[in-house]
Amino acid sequence: MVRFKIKPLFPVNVPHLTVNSCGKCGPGWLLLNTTCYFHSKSASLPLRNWWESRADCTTRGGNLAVIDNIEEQYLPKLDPSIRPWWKSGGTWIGLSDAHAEGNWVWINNVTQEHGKGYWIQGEPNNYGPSTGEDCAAFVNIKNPRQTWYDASCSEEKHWLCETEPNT
Ligand SMILES: [Ca+2]
Ligand SMILES: [Ca+2]
Repeated sequence: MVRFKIKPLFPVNVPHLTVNSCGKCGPGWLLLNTTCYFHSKSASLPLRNWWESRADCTTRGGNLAVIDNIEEQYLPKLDPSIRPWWKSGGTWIGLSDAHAEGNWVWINNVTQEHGKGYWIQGEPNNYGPSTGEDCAAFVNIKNPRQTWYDASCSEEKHWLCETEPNT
C-alpha cells in the first residue's frame, strides 16, 4: 500500500508500475509507463561513484536515468524493491554540470532549463571549497517535486538506470 500524504499538491495520475514486465525489460528491471528502470539497491549492489554508476548502466544496455516527466519522480516510492525509499539515501541520475559550472546537461545532451526541474530548495549549490559538486542525485524526502541535489561525482551512491523496452 503506497500512501501519498502530499497527493493534493500533485495533480498527476499515479503512474502504473509493472513489476512483471512481461519480457519487455531485462531481469531486475521494472517497467514504468513505457520505460524500463533498474535501481542498484534492488539488486543489493554496493554504492558507486557517478562514473562507475554510469558504466554499470551502460553494461546493462541502458544509461543513467534522464528525468523528464513528473511520473519518474514517483518511481522511488513505487518500487517495492528499494523501500524504505526514505532510507535509500542518494541515487545518481544522468545529470551533470562538469563541462561548464552551473550549466546542467543530461547525458542525452538535453540542457536542464535553469530554474526548472525537481531540485531540492537551495540546490544545486556546488557546495565545497575546491572541487564543488558536478553530478546530480535524487533523494526522496517528502516532496516528489523537490528531490534533486548536486554532489561530488566521486561520492558513492545508489544509481538509477533507464532504457527502452524490448519491442
Ligand atoms: Ca557544479
Ligand atoms: Ca549540493
